[in-house]
Amino acid sequence: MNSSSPTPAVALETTVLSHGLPFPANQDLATSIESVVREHGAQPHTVGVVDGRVSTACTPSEIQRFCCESGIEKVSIRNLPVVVARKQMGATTVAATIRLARQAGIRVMATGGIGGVHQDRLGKPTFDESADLTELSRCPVTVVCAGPKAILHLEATRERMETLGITVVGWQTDSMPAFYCGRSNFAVDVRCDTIDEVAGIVAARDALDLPQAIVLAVPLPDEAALPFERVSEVVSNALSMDTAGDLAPHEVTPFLLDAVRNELGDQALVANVELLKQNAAIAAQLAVHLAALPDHGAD
Ligand code: PSU
Ligand code: MN
Repeated sequence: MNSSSPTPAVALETTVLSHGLPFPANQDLATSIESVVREHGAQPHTVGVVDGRVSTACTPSEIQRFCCESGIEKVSIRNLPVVVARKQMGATTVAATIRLARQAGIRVMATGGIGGVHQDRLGKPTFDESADLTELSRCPVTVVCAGPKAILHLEATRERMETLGITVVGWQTDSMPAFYCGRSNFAVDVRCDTIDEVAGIVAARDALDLPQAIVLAVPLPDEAALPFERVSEVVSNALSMDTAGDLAPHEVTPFLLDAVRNELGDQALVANVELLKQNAAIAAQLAVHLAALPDHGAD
């Protein structure tokens, strides 16, 4: 590494803490995910809006607030200026986290599963497509995740990623992982077996000055993954319940994650936490590798 190399940094989100995992699992995760990043030689940067101030390096007490306070707003791009102007707390989604991280010069993010196109609700199309996808199409970072969430319409999500020019790299896999389901029926764009190969694609994207993110999709090992059919069954039952009709769009993802956890219990929680830690480890390795490349990583 030359002396002007930037410090390897990995951005982490806060929506998974405030809305994705229950207390106290969120607190344990927040601590362990930062340790995982450090153990692999990178600096964790937990991103969130704290009383209207954007933080791209939340302190332990700020992280604690995201885990414990109720009523913290889930912040994507559309409501980011609102929570800042109103000096509110805002837990950032993938969309808001990558935008803020990129503005701070951070090029790698780790999360669990990205948002995508939702399934029909009460038998009707909802046109609910996560702003994660549009932001991934205009923010040149690398998001290390376990693919799109298994609760989504995976076929439509895969198509939209292709249309938006988001490169899906499979980490040692040809099949696109689907969050706590280790594999799906959909293919990745390219399989990489080493960090060096991934870094080569990231560097080429930057040399070409392409605006899109690269998604590095890491599968859970088969023994930790949940059966896809079982998750699909829970999701379709939840989406046909009357209460599903009353959800605001931003409530759908937490509602479905809760439904899967309620039905599958510990197995779902353990799988979710495992994949988050696994992704953080790979993101840190990638950040270290990228920081050591000449002319890469610095803005
Ligand atoms: N990964 C997880 N749990 C989560 C999320 C990611 O393991 O809850 C969050 C991310 O913040 C992602 C959001 O951006 O879910 C997607 O929400 P929506 O579909 O409403 O855009
Ligand atoms: Mn949505």
